[in-house]
Amino acid sequence: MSAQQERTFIALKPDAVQRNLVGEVIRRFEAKGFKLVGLKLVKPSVETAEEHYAEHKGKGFYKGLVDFITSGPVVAMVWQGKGVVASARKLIGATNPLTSEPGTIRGDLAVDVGRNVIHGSDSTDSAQREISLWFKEGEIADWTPVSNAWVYE
Ligand code: DGT
Ligand code: DGI
Repeated sequence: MSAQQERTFIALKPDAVQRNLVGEVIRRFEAKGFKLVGLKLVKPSVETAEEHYAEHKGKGFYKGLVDFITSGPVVAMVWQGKGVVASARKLIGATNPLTSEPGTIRGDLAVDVGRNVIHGSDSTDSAQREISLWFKEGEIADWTPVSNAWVYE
């Protein structure tokens, strides 16, 4: 796999959809130079949400988190590009939006940790796990942007 083939899973949570922030967040990923290869609006099942957040099972906020993520539509996406997993985490900012830096998505657009707008995979391993949890094979479309030569040397 070449560096440019790295992929990450990004989800715009129900608060992002309700607050009309879908376009704003997608704009930031497009403007950065990453390539959108998967996109759908879904109301996640409890099973999907519980599996997605399995690492938090047993924590006090787990039920609230699953209830929230299943409460409305989520925009599930796969973004591709060099270093996209770590770079997306930087674009997103720290988990608690009150400590996320200005300029990040959470730093600019959110206040509360339980309404922090967006999820992004925290490693290439969790990206693979999450992409296969949320997407079927035929739902991901690779393509060659005409801008490639102006994004990559
Ligand atoms: P993500 O991208 O949604 O997996 O979130 P992370 O990785 O930035 O944050 P993580 O895994 O520590 O927390 C998982 C989710 O749990 C987070 O998106 C929001 C929620 N959460 C975390 N800490 C708190 C908290 O203190 N209060 C509330 N209400 N929710 C929290
Ligand atoms: O990857 P992140 O979303 O930045 O952080 P994470 O995977 O540690 O947590 C996933 C989500 O869970 C996070 O976006 C918000 C929520 N969360 C994390 N820690 C807490 C929390 N929610 C509450 N209520 N309390 C927490 O301590």
